[in-house]
Amino acid sequence: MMKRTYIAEALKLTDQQVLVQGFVDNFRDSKNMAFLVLKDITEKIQITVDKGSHPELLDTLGQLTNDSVISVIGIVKQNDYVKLHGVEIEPVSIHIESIAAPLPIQRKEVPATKKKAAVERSSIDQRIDYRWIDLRTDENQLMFKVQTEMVNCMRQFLLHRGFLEIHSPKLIGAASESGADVFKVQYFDRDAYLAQSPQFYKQMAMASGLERIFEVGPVFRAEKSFTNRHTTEFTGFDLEFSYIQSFADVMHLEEDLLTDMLEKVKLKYGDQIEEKFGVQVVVPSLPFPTVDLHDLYQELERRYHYTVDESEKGDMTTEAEQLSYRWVQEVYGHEFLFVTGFQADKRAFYHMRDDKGHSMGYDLIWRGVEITTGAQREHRYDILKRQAEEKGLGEDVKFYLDFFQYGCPPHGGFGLGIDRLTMLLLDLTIKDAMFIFRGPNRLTP
Ligand code: AMO
Repeated sequence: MMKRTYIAEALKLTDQQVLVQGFVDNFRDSKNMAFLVLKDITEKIQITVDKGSHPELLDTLGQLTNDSVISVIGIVKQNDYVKLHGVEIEPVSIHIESIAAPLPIQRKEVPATKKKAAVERSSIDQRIDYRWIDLRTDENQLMFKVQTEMVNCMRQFLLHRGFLEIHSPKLIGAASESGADVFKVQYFDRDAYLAQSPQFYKQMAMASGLERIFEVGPVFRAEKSFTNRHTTEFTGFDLEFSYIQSFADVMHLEEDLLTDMLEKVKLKYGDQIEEKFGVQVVVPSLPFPTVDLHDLYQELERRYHYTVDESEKGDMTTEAEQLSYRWVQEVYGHEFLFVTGFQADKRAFYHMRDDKGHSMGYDLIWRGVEITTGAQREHRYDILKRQAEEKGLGEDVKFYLDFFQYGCPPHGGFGLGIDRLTMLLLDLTIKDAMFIFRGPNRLTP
């Protein structure tokens, strides 16, 4: 058996015989000729069959359908009349690996022609029902290449700075963040919970003396939200590091990390992202603009007449988040905005607090959507215990409070939502940006 060649490679192997394998991306059959476009994860190539000289292939061609999987052995030919790369394969053999039934979804809108009416694209929910078919498009495959690059760049960035990668448990005996929005699961004869964040374990790693850690893993939130940016299970990119002097250290690390990542993503995929998604990858300038929440509300009111009740001003509303994008673009010509000065009682109990009653932490907003929460943590046992009690958290967090009884360095960190990052980079909704979306009404496929 011949070895398989990726199509991207085959395109360069003029006059050589190759074995290529993939999905039938397009199939045009006419009286004397048949034209197939074969697609694998790397590229597409045209297979041209002169039916007169290949009577032995007619039977196979008669069975072929779009999206079937085939193996083709043939000779690679340069041919200027071929639109796709000016290259075609003259087949020696075509073997059908798997026949595709008529597709149950329409992945893309087909515009009307003189002879045929337009065909509408299936809704995202219909497409998720058959997500594996939907994921075969060029756009979706590019999305995963981009996401892989994104996560890999961030991982490399941290590895170069001495961070260790940890893998913390997702089945836990107590709720990890606020106690609300947590999924309870049956764990033999008792209850367990799905981790709402690796928060407690990131901090345990600090108490373990690991100093600098990160984790990329699933995060569960039992939120009945139906927005374009909420899901019940997402991938978190979390990090934590010790001996910080303030949460500004955490912000600096994050802006450097994101800038480095966007630089690399732009270099590798910027053109393709623009072509397939119509969005420009913008490498941000450093430092990212920072605003105090109180000042931001004043600015939004002054400039856009946006007002909220005094009682809501300790936290960021969704509208303020969206409007802040307009503001940061107008004032700084920037897509990112750090917001600080959140009211402590609106934030997690483990944030360190200043003497003005503010959390020593921040949110990072990109293109009007929150992508990160970060903070310096309270590492002093007595204060932390009191803050937990104020939030009504007692026995549940006892195991966590213990991490701080036997020596723990000052530390801070952040949690970044990978799905939101992908979604914002490519201007999609979260349902479009995930491998398979999970929401209150969605547990399959
Ligand atoms: P937070 O709850 O803000 O912070 O979550 C961190 C980031 O995770 C993403 N995110 C979500 N993405 C999709 N769907 C959701 N329902 C959802 N909820 C959150 C966002 C968000 O900014 N432990 C802290 C982090 C820390 O302080 O280190 C935490 O979990 O991008």
